[in-house]
Amino acid sequence: MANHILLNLKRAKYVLDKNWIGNFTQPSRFLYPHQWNWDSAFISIGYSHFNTKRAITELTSLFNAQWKNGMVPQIVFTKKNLGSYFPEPEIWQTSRSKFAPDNYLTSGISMPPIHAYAVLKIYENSLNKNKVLPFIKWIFPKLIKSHQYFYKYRCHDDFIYVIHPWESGMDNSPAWDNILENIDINKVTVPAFKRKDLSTDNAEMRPKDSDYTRYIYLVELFKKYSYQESKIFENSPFIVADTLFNSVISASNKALLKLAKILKNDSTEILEWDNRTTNAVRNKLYSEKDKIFYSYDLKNNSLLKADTAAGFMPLFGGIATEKQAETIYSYLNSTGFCSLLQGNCFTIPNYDTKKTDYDRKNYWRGPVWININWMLWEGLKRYAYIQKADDLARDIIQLPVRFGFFEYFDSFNGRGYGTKDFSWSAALFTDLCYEYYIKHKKNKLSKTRKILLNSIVLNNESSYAITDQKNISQLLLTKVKELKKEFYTDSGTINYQSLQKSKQYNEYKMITNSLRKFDLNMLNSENEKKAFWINVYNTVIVDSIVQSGIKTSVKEVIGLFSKCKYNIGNKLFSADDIEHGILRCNARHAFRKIKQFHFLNSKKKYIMKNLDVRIHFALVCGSRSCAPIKYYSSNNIDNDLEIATRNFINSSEVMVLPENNRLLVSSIFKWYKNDFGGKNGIINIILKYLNNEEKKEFLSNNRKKIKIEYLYYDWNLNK
Ligand code: 9WN
Repeated sequence: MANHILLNLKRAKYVLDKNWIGNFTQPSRFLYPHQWNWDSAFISIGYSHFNTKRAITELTSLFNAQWKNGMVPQIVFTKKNLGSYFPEPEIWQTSRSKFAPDNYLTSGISMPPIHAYAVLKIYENSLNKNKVLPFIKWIFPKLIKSHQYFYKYRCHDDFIYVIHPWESGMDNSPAWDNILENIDINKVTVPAFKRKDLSTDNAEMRPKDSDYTRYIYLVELFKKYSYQESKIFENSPFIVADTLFNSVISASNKALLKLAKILKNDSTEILEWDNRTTNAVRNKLYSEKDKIFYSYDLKNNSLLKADTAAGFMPLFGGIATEKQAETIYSYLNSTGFCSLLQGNCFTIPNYDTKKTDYDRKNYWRGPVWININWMLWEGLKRYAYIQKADDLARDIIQLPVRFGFFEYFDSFNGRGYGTKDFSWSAALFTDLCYEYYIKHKKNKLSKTRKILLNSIVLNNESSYAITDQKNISQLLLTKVKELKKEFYTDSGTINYQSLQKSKQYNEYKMITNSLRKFDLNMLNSENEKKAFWINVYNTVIVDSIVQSGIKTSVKEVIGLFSKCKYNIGNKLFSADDIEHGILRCNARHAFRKIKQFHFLNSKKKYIMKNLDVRIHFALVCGSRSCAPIKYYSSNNIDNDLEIATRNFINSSEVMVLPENNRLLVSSIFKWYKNDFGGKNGIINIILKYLNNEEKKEFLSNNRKKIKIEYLYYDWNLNK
């Protein structure tokens, strides 16, 4: 595991420790000094990996302040910090409701109920399940009660509705603009107030005063009706079926089902909730034309057509049908939201960057938020959009590592905005690091890590498919194409499990066996050789992974690249031989001191005459950070390598950040720095292929000033 990950995990822990005040974690020490509803859930997910006790205390504190009708409040105020936030209890006056808790000061609204989801994570991540069980038993009825509250008091046409932008968690989302603008603020008296969230340099990041007037207008209205739900529904202008909120409750319903199973409790009611929400969202909030889900104004019976990240949240809730998922994915993975091949942006901004009112700095009107990315990451995995999920995960990790644990980030230059040392950024960063590195290392690698001491010949069976040597390479490549069609997903990843059991793989093996009789002298031109060896490299890796039964990462087997070999024309070739020996013209492996082929090695005669650095964007080492796998033909090899290189350099593996004088690039550039010709060479190749003219100009004018940093390499299997 990269050292910088360990170091930054420590930093994340430091942020959480600093914000922990004994029984809960402040979202941020100065801007948000009390306990927040969904923040606590995200934060507890971070703790669940290294401090179960704290994760439990965090949620226990929140649920201790649950209202008598089941509502979990948006804010639980801490007496000793009163006076530093607005609005505080004197504005909320929640004692006007008969349901307010007796011993706690809270606000009078709620937030997206992600707690059941967090509780399940705490259970799943705990090393001693029996120890956690009493907490699960304690909180389960409270979770049920909190969902009952929504389905009983806050449900209309099977939608759970929110009554305040703060309840949605996305306070000043462009989705609320129309409703808020149309509020006649003279209907209820809004007292004069003084905001506490503004400092000298953050006004352009925070909601406007006119937004705050409306936020407080709504609070005054709730007070006027003593927080009675039916009165609020009748009289308030803000009654919204929020797509994010309904997706979150749906994800939590599914978590509740799992918790009910653990506790052997009845789950009929939960199932019914989940069906109702799922159907309502699927049928009424989806716009096939716009490729997104919208929230719905229940007062005016109209869709709130703003293309925000909330519109993709039905992936998180497991609500979208496969067809809907496919459609919204095509928008989610488009340039409006920083697509996979776009490069030079961090994914995903909270609002379509192509919209005229997209605002890269302003709160919920443009920047990248870690919690939203995290939920979408979970959702994308649920629908098997693995490459995109990894892309989001990478940015959840990269953004804090490069720019600090900020509240939100600029999608184009990564700059952190809002408050510093923000708790959920630290907590969800921690979750991702555990998911991608630590857990993987502890649970999977250590148990299964094998060391290959002796060579394994992968094509050593007696069955041959062909006798006509001339056709072997052609057939092998055709078969690769066939396998690709069948088992490689659109995003360039491979479904190894089904591949291993397939008829096609058996046929493929018969061809690889025939490679033993292949006469390498038949490869005449450099192009023929290049295409042949790239394809063989990519196939020997696939075969090594399949045959050594790797489950999670090529790192499970030490020696995979050097000991798993193909017999080709009676000579054994490992992936290292092909890459460093042949294609890189007998160079050193990135982590070794000597050249691949010893001076007496008979394979030296196959070495390429010249190194074509573009091979680095075509060789696929079976990991998520590799280029997508492709078939290369000798006729088109030049063009194909041009495309592969351009794709890679314009993907998120290369980021030019003029504002910071930084160039973030894939670790491939670090390992093969010499192949590229050092720092200058790296800049040259990027300049040659980069599409973005502005960034190109910056790069060429600032060669000396620019600092190159390397992105983390994800060694998890590209399955
Ligand atoms: C109002 C605490 C909260 C988050 C919200 C975020 C912001 C509060 C505010 O901070 O809202 O709830 O004062 O702006 O919008 O999602 O829970 O981090």
